[in-house]
Amino acid sequence: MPNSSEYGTTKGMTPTVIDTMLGESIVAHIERLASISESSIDLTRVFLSPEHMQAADLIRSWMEEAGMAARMDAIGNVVGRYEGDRPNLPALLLGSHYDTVRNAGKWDGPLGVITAIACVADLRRRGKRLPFAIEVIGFADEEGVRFNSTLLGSRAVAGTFNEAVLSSRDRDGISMPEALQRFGLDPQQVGAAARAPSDFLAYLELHIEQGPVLEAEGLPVGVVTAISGATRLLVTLEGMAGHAGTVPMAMRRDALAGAAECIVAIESQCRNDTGLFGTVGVIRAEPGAGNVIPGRSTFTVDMRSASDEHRREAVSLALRTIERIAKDRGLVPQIDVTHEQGSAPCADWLQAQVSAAIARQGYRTLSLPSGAGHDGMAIAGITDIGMIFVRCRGGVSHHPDEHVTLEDVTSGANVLLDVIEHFAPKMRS
Ligand code: HGY
Ligand code: MN
Ligand code: MN
Repeated sequence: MPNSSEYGTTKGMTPTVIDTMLGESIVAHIERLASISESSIDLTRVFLSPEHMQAADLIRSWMEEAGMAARMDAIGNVVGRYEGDRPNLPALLLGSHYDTVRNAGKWDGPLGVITAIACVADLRRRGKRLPFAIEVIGFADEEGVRFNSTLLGSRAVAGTFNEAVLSSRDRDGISMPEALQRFGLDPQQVGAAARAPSDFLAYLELHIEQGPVLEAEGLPVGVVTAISGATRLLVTLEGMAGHAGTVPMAMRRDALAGAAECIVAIESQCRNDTGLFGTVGVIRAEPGAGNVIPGRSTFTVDMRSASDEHRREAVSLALRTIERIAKDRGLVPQIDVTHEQGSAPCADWLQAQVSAAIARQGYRTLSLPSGAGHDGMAIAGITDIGMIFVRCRGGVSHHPDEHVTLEDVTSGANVLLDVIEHFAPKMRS
């Protein structure tokens, strides 16, 4: 990352056009980070992979160039700290995640990490110290792609890391403790990543909207009201493998056909239930030969709603549906809840400060919920959270066509910097 002098905005001057210096630098770093992938044909960077380490080293170097002390914590997050106008002050926490889904876009996560670093670099370039510290965390595993359990990095920071996930294995059968050791981390020490609530004044994340609302409203930025909760399941159906040409249809216990019936039933349940989102993103059949009746199938279920009660009721219905279909087909179901996270409201006082910054930057303020999950859901366990959404083209995300214009990157950065420079900690009652 160019040194902070190359970042700079024309802050303090009166830019007549949108000042894209900050934005241009952020875009350059987005492109650089996006070049770190496990695949040469798409962007995929998962938890505890060699690409994770490469990305962590790069982010850490950017943090140091921006004047922060930077380190990797016990779960693989990258943590940078920019001191306030005196040492050891509580911090305004900024950040987002730097892991990706498979065949990802380059903005989901990294935009928040890099914009936060750019804002600190701009403060440092101007020699500005605030009456609070700033910390930036690049979270190591928000997507949960490798172990189908999400928010691992932010939950470790919040002290809510669920040790049960240590028993999960990736698609190659590697356990999380083994992956942590290969990465150079001690599975027994994950708890050391936990931070005290008193360390932070608030958490503020800038993230792409991953939806179409800002674009439809003609706005570059928005204020997030709440983050929808989610439940993830891993379902395994045990049937009976057999010869595709000899076992009569009526005698089969076909685990893949059973999974298919479950998947269509879950999709139908969600299509007919407003505000409920249900997705089966991964399915596997074994033994995986075209002339063998699948004896085992495994599939994931991701269910979300803005209302926790609605989501829990919907998940219960889905579980009953899976069990009914399995029974009818002579299949044995094994259903594991691999992730459960309640909806997280953004604090009113932070929403107000984000709205004020958006207005100061000259935009109409729009408040909207997030259907996508974010690290703030975990961090809400130790401090109040706020989010700034940035428009993305067509609302497309979790797809290589994900895109943010230079102008919108710049708008997002200027709003984040404005919030930081006007930030007033909540008066403790
Ligand atoms: O799945 C999500 O909502 C987020 O992008 N991890
Ligand atoms: Mn995502
Ligand atoms: Mn994200």
